[in-house]
Amino acid sequence: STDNAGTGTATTPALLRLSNEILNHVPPTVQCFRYDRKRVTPGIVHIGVGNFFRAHLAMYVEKCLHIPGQEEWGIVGIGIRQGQASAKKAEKVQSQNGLYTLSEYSPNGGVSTRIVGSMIRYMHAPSDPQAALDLVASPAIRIISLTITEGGYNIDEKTKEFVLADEDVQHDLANPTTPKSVFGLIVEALSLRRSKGLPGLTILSCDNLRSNGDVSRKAFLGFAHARDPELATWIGENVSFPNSMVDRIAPAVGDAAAARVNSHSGIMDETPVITESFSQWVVEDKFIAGRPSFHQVGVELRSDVAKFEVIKQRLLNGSHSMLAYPALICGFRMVDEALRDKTVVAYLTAFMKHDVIRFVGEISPEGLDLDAYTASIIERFTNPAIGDQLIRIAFNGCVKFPVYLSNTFSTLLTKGAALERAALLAVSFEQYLKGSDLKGGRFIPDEPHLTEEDKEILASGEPYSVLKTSAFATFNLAENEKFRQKFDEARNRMTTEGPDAALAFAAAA
Ligand code: CS2
Repeated sequence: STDNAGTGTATTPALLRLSNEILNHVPPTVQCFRYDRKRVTPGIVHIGVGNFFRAHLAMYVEKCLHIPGQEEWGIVGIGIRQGQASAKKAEKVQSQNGLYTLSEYSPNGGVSTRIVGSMIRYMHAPSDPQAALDLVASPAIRIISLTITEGGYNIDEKTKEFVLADEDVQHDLANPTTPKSVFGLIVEALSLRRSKGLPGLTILSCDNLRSNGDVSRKAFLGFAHARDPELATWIGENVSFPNSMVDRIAPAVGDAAAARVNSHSGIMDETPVITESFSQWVVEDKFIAGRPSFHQVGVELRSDVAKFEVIKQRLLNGSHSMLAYPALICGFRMVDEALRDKTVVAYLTAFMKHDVIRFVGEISPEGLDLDAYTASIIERFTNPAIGDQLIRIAFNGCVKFPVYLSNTFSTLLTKGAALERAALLAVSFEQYLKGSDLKGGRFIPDEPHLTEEDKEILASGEPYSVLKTSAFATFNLAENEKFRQKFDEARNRMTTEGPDAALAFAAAA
């Protein structure tokens, strides 16, 4: 069937191949930008051009470009991964002149598709490192934005320090002009800016980290310090690192989904983006070299970002992680499919209400209605049109748990609250790592941060080994008598009564 064929975009010949050439005859179902793209110049460099960036930051910038006088805020995407796949991706993006379609689905099934033009160029740094460095070191660039994933900041979860021993970091310290890491690339470009007498700029993290601006600062200064302490001082004084809370669900888009949106839009896009109608971005207004008119396009510029971030990570991302593993083990594969099961909804609602909201009273932003927030999370997860995958959410638990769940779990322990849901999560994660559910299905667990030591611990078969891996090491669960007991109970229930019964029990606890 066409759904499984090759790129999935090679369907009917009637589709218009996306590029500058078709902008004058876009199908009426698709909106196209109304600004003059030829006049847009680079002001932002973005590293990590994935679906989330294209659904979020690039979309806010797209809206800004419609405001007169904002044409100096075009985005140049930079790919920094070595290798064929990354070079190929660059070719694809370039063949479409950086254009892509963004389809936004509301929970009631409505869809709106637009062509986004805010990324005016895309470069593959490993193919021409000097060109990438020259660009970032040019006067026009005033913001470097990042979506390099939660695990991309190279910070040791235990010591909270930048990991200098990392192979790419060592390479970049020794070879500054051919960087492999984002730290090497940006710090070399900042060094060039400094020697040219240019001003600093803003490094804007759009990743789901606790205090993402502070973490970025720590990472870039950590790298710079190892290279040249004076450069580190200059960066400390001339570069700002706003904290931000970002929120928009952007699933992976497989061949079948791409074919579906393309046939609906009438445009053949090699990399269409699918997202929900919901979008939120709360960011500190600390842009040392200026910023687009974000305040005019729905971005919330506030000083209490940390509160929004805590709530979002503990409630939304926390619920995602709490959902993904038990749901996979129960045989579900899609988020909305799992949410059609009443027990799953009861379990998630209990998690949000009893395990999180009960304890976040004072740290929640003033005026935020937490019940409405919870209801909106359930509604967003239930949205069938975006086709979000449990396996996407399950990816990289080792890095996500410390950010999304550790505070919640430690509060449950200190307050003597119910541990059944937390225990179910740990047991489900253990089963997930085996690559099979308990209904006869299989999947490929993807845990790039699971270390060799973790694998040895797991293979040893000693009791509570999963609790001792880096996924949970900072939680101190294996040392907690009460948690161990709940863990054993959940595990027994899972094997004797099955995953549905284990889930129902946790939902009711
Ligand atoms: C998800 C996030 O990957 C995950 O664990 O929880 O990608 C989530 O979809 C976004 O943070 C939504 O803003």
